[in-house]
Amino acid sequence: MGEPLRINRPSVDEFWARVAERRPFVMTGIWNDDHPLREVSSFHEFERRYGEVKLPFLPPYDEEKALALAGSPPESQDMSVGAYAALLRSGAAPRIYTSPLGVPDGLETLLDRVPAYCTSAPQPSPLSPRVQLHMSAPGCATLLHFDGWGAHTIHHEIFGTKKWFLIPPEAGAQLSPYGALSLVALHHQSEAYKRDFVERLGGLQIDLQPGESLYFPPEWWHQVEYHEPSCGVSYIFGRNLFVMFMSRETHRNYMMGQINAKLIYESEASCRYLPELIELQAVCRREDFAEPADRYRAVMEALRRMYRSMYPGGVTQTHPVLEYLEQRIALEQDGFYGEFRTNYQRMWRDQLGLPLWDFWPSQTGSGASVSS
Ligand SMILES: O=C(O)CCC(=O)C(=O)O
Ligand SMILES: [Fe+2]
Repeated sequence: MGEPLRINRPSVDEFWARVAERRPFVMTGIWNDDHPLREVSSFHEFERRYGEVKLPFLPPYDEEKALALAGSPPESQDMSVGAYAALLRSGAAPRIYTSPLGVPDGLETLLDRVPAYCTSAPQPSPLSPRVQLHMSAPGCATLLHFDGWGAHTIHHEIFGTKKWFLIPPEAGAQLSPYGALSLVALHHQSEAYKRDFVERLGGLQIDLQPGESLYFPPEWWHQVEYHEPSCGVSYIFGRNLFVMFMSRETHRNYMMGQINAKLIYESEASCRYLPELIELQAVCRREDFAEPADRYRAVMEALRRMYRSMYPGGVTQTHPVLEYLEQRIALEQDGFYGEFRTNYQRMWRDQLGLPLWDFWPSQTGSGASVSS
């Protein structure tokens, strides 16, 4: 099977030329000589330097998701890195750490500098790169998922080897998707099965080693397995207003993933899909829905129309049970159409100076009109 291409220390131009191929690849040696991440490549060294840092640890991903669906969100447990290391040494049940977007307190010296690639996009991003730290123990695996922010990602492995499976967004409908998650429990299958599954869907597999940095394009599905205590940092970058609109105002599912996978390439988006975007925007800005569920259905319909015009012949329906789960996550668990959405709109208004649905010309709004 295809393993991703490995490239040593690409120049910024080489990096963006590779990105244009829209496939994952692995880089080595991305840091300049004085970056602290060059000096931390073992759990031992990480613990020696940051043992005092306290982080909130959660139950493993599938347990966490099961608890959330059962209506009792998992509780995090604050623990120092040193205490976590001791727990692992004693063979206790693994817990995971995933930071919210941003540098955790105490790890600033390690994480406050992002790779030069992230800030050199040919298309400048209105958002600065975001950082997310992932640390976990042997036996843990993420669910098969896509991230949903419509961004490029570089995941730099700090210590421990991690197994990544990557599947292109176009295969989404075949993954029993609900929301941004898949029911496919790849981590419970044999190595031969995993390999075959990923290969048939045009994907890749990689054992990412400390010091290596994996690039993957927007909304690629991925599953990550931990076979030893491992820690890596994801740099999330290059979002434009189109994908920000999609991930905050519409509904996060495989269709939206595939749409984002195209919209990140801005010239393509604005030349080819502006009418569809304007139609979707018009539905999203409506305030006359009686119930959040009515908004959900209307946005889903608009999303389907947009998806059909971007992917003629694409699958727009999944299993009714998956669609039920997806709706439940949107309406109840994440509160996507309730408080969550309102808070995000407020946040965008603060950051961009305008609501996210007001940024491109609307046929009816006060902005410049689009003639047909
Ligand atoms: O490394 C991990 O545990 C998960 C990484 C991941 O899902 C991501 O970077 O988006
Ligand atoms: Fe992810």
